[in-house]
Amino acid sequence: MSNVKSLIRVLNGETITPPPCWLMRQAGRYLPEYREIRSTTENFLDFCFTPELAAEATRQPLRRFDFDAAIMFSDILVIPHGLGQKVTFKQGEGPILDALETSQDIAKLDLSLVRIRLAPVMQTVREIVAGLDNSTTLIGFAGSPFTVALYMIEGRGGTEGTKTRHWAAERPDEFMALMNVLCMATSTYLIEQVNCGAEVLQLFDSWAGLLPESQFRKWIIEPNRRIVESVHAVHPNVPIIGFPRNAGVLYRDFVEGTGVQGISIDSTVPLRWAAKELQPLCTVQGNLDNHLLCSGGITMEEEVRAILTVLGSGPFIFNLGHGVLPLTPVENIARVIEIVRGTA
Ligand code: 1CP
Repeated sequence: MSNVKSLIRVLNGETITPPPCWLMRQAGRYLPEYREIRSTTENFLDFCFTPELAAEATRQPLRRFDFDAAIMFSDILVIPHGLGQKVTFKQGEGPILDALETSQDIAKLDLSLVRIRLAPVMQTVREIVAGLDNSTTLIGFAGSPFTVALYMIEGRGGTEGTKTRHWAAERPDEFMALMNVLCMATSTYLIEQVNCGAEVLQLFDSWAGLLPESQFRKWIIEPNRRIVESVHAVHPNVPIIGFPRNAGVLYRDFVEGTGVQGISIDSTVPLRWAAKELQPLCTVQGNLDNHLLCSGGITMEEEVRAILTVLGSGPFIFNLGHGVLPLTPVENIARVIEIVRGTA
């Protein structure tokens, strides 16, 4: 047995059977014990910035399930907060931000605040690392610039990113200024997470699939590439997983263009296409549909087996195509893990 953790081994190109497994949003509202500790704090960001609570939320799913990774409990919107933008979350609602409207609003963002404002997240990372067993990998993360910019400009979730897409197309120099600030803040933040003990990083570009090819190259591939380069300049061996959700055939260009070690694919990506086009380039992570996980039953089980059959013969991490939904029954997750582990 190698003493290198399984998640790191597959991200270095090894094939492991059964594959390592974790789930996006494995912490959170589907767990009663999460809802319990969450109810102690009204504003979600305050919860994220309380290291004992955030570390506890990180550990909760690991007590129930045999996951190979822990993902630091935080949110992608800590970066706008770190830059001085007003960000709030009311319980049961999504995020509300004081939306950026002009180039002056971009100019007001303050990179010098990031380190101090996000210091509590670093304390969370240290706390998680201190209690981690020697087979579980700690994943740090950040949102990618386009996805974070979308929330900064729209001011809330549940949009189609209309204002953001128009700003990027009509005033690209201003939009580039925002992307530059986000690339710098995000790189600093991720480097700091690794300094504090994160072993793998994931970049969430949840809204990448909104963009046509030319814009995808400019606002998705290039910023993610710059962040990978900046992080690897300081920590050359830390594996980075990219997640340009809904990128379709552009997943391949994303992998080639950014230099990531892993690619997290959404549930619409055909398995055989991923095995043929992506797996020779890097480790593939995915891609059980989160709604199938929520429904459970034979349809879910067959899908899990199909994913393992097609992607399990190369470097692979079992995961979802997007985060666990709040209404997901806990038993369905236990069942998926049994099948992945081959104990079912
Ligand atoms: O009230 C609550 O308890 C808040 C719910 C919640 C949780 C549990 C939010 C608000 N964020 C999180 C945690 C979170 N968010 C994690 C860590 C936990 C884990 O994975 O186990 C991570 C990695 C994220 C990342 C995140 N936040 C993304 C990228 C991934 C994705 O789902 O696409 C995005 C887009 C967000 C924004 C966000 N934060 C929260 C909500 C409800 C949203 C979505 C807003 C929207 O677009 O509607």
